[in-house]
Amino acid sequence: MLILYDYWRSSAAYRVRIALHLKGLEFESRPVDLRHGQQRDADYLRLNPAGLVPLLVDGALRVSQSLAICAYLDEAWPDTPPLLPPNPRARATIRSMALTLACDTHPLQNLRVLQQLEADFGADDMQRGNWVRHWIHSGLATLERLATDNAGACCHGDTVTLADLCLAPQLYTARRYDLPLDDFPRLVAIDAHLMTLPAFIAAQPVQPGR
Ligand SMILES: N[C@@H](CCC(=O)N[C@@H](CS)C(=O)NCC(=O)O)C(=O)O
Repeated sequence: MLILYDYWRSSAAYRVRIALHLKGLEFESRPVDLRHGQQRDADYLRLNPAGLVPLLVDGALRVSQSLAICAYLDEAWPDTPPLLPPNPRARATIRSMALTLACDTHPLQNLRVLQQLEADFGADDMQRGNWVRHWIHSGLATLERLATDNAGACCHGDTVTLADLCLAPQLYTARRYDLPLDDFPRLVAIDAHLMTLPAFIAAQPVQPGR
């Protein structure tokens, strides 16, 4: 059985939960409570020296990095719905979209970055919020333009791809931080469509105990 080290509000873990549900792969979710610093516990660091979620464990294999996990799932279960189409040009476009969020946007909103802004510069709640909103707006603005050239019901055409796995969690975080989404009509429409799909519904963040 696949094991996912997970946190309900982690957008990187959310990407992987969507992928696992899309592919119909059974997994056990093991919570790592980021708010309580469990990602830095010695036991967890032995599994994932980065001290981040998600981490996928498949027998003796441990894979960190959500996009590396998605690639592993595609490669190890080739008979399940693929996250990238075969066409190299389409794959390149979809990867550009996914990485716009996963590399250029998400890391700047991460808990440890916000904690460091507070520790080094005394940034308060409002300043940290403004920081997060600034970087999410910047990333979504790029993706909105990329989607204008490529989207159908999904970020690239009408089939769910890796780009959609990054978009839905990023919009979840944007809403968490009250970022107005009026500048991103196409992304909001895509997200509304994604949220009708069973894999996206099953993967949604649910606070433990609710
Ligand atoms: N690039 C990594 C990012 C992983 C990551 O930053 N995870 C966040 C949650 S979304 C985390 O574990 N943060 C803990 C912390 O900042 O201490 C991936 O895509 O998996």
